[in-house]
Amino acid sequence: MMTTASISATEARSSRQGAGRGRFITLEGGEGAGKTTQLKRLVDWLQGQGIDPLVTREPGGTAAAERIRALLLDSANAELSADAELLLVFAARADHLTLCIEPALAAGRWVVCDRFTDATYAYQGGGRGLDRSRIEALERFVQRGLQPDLTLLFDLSVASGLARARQRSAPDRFEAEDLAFFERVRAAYQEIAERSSERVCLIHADQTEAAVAAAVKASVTQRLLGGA
Ligand code: Z5A
Repeated sequence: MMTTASISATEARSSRQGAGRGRFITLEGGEGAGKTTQLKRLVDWLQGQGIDPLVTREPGGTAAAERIRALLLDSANAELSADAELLLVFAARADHLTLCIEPALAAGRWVVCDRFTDATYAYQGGGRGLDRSRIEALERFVQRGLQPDLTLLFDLSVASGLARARQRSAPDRFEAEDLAFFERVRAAYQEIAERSSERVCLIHADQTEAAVAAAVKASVTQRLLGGA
């Protein structure tokens, strides 16, 4: 028989992770992997299924977090220390979660977010070489257990991704890094996919946009919509 204490613990857990709560999808990958392209296609498709998600991005998503994003991407801040970068990423995330993501999920709305904490493990952990335990500590502090329900990880060779990204715009502070940095980012993402295979779906991004979109739909259908 359930006690009052066990009932309230169950209710608290279900409001944060389960019944009535919206679904949280994140898109990840290295430079030019096609996240933003696929995010638009995914949102159109979800709307066609009768789901109208909140669409957001990191760093960013609130007025203050967008200002932090501008600071992080500005090549004029080339000397920003890796520790300061890590703290800024999590400061933006704290604001984004409190003001935007958590209220939407609690209201039963789906959230689709272009990058989230896996990017911190990949860029600040893999790319900058910061200690994993420091990222984990900030993740616990800021997220208090909240994790995406599904992460779509777009994997592409560094050379192809950079060629795509550089066709499109002038390099920002991250895009000015060398090839070895982006190889470490990619390796860190691949490690995340192996370690968290129940949450992360690795998608080969070196295919046509339509083929990648079909893989995205299959993953969302199977993992979140209970389809075959
Ligand atoms: N960052 C961090 O360090 N730590 C963190 O915790 C977080 C972020 C959250 C901003 O991210 C930066 O923040 C990011 C890491 C850091 N580093 N940088 N730079 P962002 O997501 O805003 O920026 P981005 O990674 O540079 O995204 P991107 O270059 O916009 O890439 P994308 O969204 O993956 O690609 P895309 O814009 O969809 O496509 C790029 C081009 O390829 C475009 O011309 C498309 O038309 C084309 N494309 C797309 N798909 C295909 C296919 N299938 N075939 C051929 N061409 C394609």
